[in-house]
Amino acid sequence: MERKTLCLATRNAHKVHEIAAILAPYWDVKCSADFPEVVEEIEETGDTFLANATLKAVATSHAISAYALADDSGLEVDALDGAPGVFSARYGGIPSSAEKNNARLLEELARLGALAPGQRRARFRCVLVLAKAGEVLATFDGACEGTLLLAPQGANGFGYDPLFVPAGFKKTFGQLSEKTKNTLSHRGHALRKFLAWLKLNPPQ
Ligand code: ITT
Repeated sequence: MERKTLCLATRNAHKVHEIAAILAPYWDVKCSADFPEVVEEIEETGDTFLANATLKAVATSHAISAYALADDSGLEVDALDGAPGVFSARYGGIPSSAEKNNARLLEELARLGALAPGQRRARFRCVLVLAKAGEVLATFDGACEGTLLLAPQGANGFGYDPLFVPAGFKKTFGQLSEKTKNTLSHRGHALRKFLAWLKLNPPQ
């Protein structure tokens, strides 16, 4: 198959890195920063991952001739009724940082007295939207169940990875290798659905 250009509709370099590791054999992977015609900041006004991924994919694909793939993702914590959810990127306030987000998450869990692993259950979710010329072609989702630690461990990955231990493992995504994370993660699951779909729907 001839490799077509796919623009990842994201400004998050960590997402680009993880997604490119899976898609590079099949696509010429680029990102929003490679296309000056893509507006700097696409406002994420939706209240679901699907709504926000759609906003990013549609706006980006309007601006360029290549396919656009957006990832909207985040962490849902059961004890916090699903927070931070779609607010994951800015949970600790703006300007946002992973340190501030992780600190707020630990504070909220401490406030609830959620010390036992059973009270610290969480999952990452990812929704991918593929669009071309402003039209949504397909959507894919993935989730990864796990538990949150009481303090960060490890420096791999990004965001909440140092706090998140995937189910069946003893190490956080911050301690596991990128390859292992990609086999287990919400993003990896959604990307493999995308690859399966591509076999039936090769890009024109
Ligand atoms: P773009 O909108 O430009 O793609 P973003 O980082 O703002 O970048 P989102 O709005 O989808 O993206 O927010 C995702 C946030 O959820 C991200 O910033 C992290 O805080 C968290 N998150 C998502 N996937 C994660 C992962 O694999 N590991 C750790 N944290 C993750």
